[in-house]
Amino acid sequence: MRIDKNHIQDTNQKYIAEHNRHFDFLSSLLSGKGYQIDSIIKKLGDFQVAIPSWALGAGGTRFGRFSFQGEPSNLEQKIDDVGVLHALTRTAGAISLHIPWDVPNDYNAIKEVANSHGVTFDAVNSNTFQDQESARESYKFGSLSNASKVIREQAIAHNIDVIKIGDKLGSKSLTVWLADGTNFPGQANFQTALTNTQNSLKDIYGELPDDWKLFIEYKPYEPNFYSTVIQDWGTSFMLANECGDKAYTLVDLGHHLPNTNIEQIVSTLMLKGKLGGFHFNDSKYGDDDLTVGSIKPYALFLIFNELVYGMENNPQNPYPAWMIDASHNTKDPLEDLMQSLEAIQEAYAKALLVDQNLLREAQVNHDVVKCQELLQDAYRTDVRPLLEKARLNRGGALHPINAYRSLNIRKNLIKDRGADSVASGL
Ligand code: LRH
Ligand code: MN
Repeated sequence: MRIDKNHIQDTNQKYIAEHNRHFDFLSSLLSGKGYQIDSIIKKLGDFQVAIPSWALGAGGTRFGRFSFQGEPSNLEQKIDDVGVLHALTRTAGAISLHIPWDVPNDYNAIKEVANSHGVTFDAVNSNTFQDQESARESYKFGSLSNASKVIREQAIAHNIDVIKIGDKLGSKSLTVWLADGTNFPGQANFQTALTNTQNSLKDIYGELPDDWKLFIEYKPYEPNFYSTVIQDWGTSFMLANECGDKAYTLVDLGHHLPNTNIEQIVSTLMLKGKLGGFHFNDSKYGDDDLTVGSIKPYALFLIFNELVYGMENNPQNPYPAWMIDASHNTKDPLEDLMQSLEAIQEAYAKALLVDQNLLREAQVNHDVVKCQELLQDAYRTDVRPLLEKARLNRGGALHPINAYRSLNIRKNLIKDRGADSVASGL
C-alpha cells in the first residue's frame, strides 16, 4: 500500500479555505504576542515519532482479542502501514521493532522498503518476558534477574542478538523492559534480584556499539503483581548510572501508579542528563495503553512543558527518543495511531506557547495565580492550524483521518491482505 501524494493534496482541497482562515487568525494573534510562528512550525515538522511494530494490528487482553481486518502479517506490511501514517501525518518517520516478533528475513529488502517510505529504524526492543519455542530455559521466574546463572546468560545473549539485528538495520538504541518480579511476598530475594539485573545489564552494556544508547524501561506491576525488579524511575536511573554514559531511563506514560507526577520525573531525569525517551500512551487505571491524550491531555501538556524547558536548558541531556507504545482493542490501529500523533503534536505546540521567561519571573515572585494563568493560556490555545500547516508544508494531509477514510485505505488493505490477516505482537 503506497499513497499517491497527489491524492492526499486532492483530499486537502475541501479544507484549505477553512484552514487558511484559522491559520491567518492564529498566526496574527501569536505574532502579535511575539511568537516566531515559522520556528514553531519547523519544530513540529522535525518532531518525528517512532511507531511500535507491535501495535499495527488489533491488541487484546486476557479476556479476548477482536481482530481488525487487513492487518499486516509480516514486517514488510508493517513498514508499509507506517509508510501510510507518515504519508498522511509527516510525523511518523520511524518504526521501533520488537524482537523476535519482527526479525527481518532479508535485511536489504526491509531497509529498501523503509527507505522508500522515508521511515528509519528507531530503538529495537528485546523480549525476555515470553519463552520462545526453541528456548532451552524458561523466563517464568525472570530473565536478567533470575537466580539461575544459565537463564541470565540466555537472556543476556538474546539482548546481544537484538543489538546485532538493530545494528544491521541502522538502529542506534536498545530498549530493555523486564517483566521480572514476583507475585507473592518471600518468593524472591529483592537484593539478589536487583544485583543480578545490574550485572546482567552491565554485560549487555559492554556489547553496545559506541554510538548506541541503552534505554531501561521501568514499570510498577504486571505481569507480576507483588513486586517488579525495575519498578520505578529511581531504580531505572540507578541502574543506568551504574551502567555508564550510554544508558538512560525510558518513561512509558502508562507505567506509573495513579496520580504520579510524571512531569516532575521528566524534569529530574533531564536535569541529571538521563532521560532517554518516551513510550507515549494514556491510561485511566493501569498500563491501559490507550490513545495518547485521550484521558489526561493536560498531564501530557505539563510533561511537554518540562520537555521544552529541558530541551532549552539541559544540554547535558541528549535529544530524547519519541515512541508510541499503545494497543488498539476497539479502534482501527492506524486511525488510533493518527489520533495519538495528533495529540503529541498538539501537546508539544501548546508547550511551545508557554512564555518560559514570564513564567520564571512569576515563579520567582511567587505569583502563584500568574504561573497557572501563563500555563493555561498556552494550553487553552487551539493550535491545530499550526499542526495542519506543518503537515501541509511537508505534503501531508490537513486532516489525516478524513483523508485515510476518503481514500478508502482500510478497504484497500483488506482487499490486498484479506480479512483474516493477523499481525504479530501483543
Ligand atoms: C511493557 C511495554 C514494553 C514493551 C511492551 C510491548 O508493558 O510497555 O515497552 O516491550 O509493552
Ligand atoms: Mn512500553
